[in-house]
Amino acid sequence: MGASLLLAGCASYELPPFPTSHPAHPQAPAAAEPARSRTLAYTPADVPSVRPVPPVAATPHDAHGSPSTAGTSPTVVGEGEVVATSPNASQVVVDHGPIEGFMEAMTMGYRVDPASLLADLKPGDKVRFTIDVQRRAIIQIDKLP
Ligand SMILES: [Cu+2]
Repeated sequence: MGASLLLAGCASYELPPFPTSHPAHPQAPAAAEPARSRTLAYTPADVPSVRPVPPVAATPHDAHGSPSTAGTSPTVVGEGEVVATSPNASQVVVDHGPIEGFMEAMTMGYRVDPASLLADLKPGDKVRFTIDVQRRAIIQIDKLP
C-alpha cells in the first residue's frame, strides 16, 4: 500500500513547464543571426599597433611619385601580389613583401581609397602600392609588368 502510494506520487510528478526563454521551449525565439564577419572591414581605430613612420623612412620610396610630397600624411610603398579584390567594400587583399619601417611581409587586407583604384585589378596581378600610413589605406596602386 505504502509502495503504491509512493509510485502514484512519482507518476503524478510533472516537470515544471519550460519558460519561453528556455531554448528547448517549442515557442522559444530563434537564436539571433551571428554578426557578419568584419575581418576585412576594419578601420584604423581597430588597429592599435600602427606605428607612425618618420617621413625620412619613406623618402627612398617616394621616387615612385607618391602623393606624399603634396600632402602632409606620411606614406610607404609596398610591392606584392593581389590575392582578392572587393570593390564594393573598397578592400584589397595583397600578399606583400616587407615594407621598410612599416610592416613585415604578410598577406592582409587593406582599405583602398578611392575604390576605383581596384577597377582593373584581378587576383594574381603584381602591384606596387602606396599606403597612407595614418589612414592605413592604399591611395595608389600600379600594376607591375
Ligand atoms: Cu601587411
